[in-house]
Amino acid sequence: MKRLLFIADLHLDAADPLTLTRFEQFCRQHGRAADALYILGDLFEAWAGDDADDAAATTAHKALSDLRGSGTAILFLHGNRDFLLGERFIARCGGKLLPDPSVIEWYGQRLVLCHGDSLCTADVDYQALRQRLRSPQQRAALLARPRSERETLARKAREASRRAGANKPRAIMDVTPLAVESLLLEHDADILIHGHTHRPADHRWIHAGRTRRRLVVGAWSEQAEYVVGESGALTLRPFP
Ligand SMILES: [Mn+2]
Repeated sequence: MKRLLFIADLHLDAADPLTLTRFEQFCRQHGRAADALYILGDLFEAWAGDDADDAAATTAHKALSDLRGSGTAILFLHGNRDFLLGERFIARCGGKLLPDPSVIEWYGQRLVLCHGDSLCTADVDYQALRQRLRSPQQRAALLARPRSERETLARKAREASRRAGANKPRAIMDVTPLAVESLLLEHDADILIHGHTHRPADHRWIHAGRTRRRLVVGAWSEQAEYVVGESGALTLRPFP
């Protein structure tokens, strides 16, 4: 795996054909030249189950399976919007689901990958909700409901999260430095790549004599910035 791409927070939505087109362009222009595409969560604005067949699902399926056909590996992490994304859809795209967080070794460096929501530990309400929703029992119970009910629940969850977010101070919606340090320490790594916060940046700092780095990819509804890894160097780049 030499050339790597990292994206997140595309929030693909049937109601937003422009982003669907940009994603197809991205796969063609950049995806094919890469050995692996890492999708760090929230590929979809919402995901109510692998029986989805709207324009977002079909566009992503087509773009990703074409990409896989050209030889690029496709790795998924769940986001908070699409944590119900299942093995069935991922396998149809020729991809593979990775746990959040995951560590990859690349040019002698250990890279920690995660969506980023688990690092927003100052948002106590959200963390409690996350824990409740992500249990295997809750997941199975949700997926057992009829599709129309799941879609209604997904819409309500989005509205509730938008309302909750509007009343929270900006700092609470960001990752906490302590959570970042603990994660890097736990995995004996110096580099973290994540999304979720929609605050694309390349942060560097020194901790215990080691240079740390946190690359944040951007949301496609705002400034779409992705990370490319080539020849051992990681760079944050805008798209288009
Ligand atoms: Mn997110």
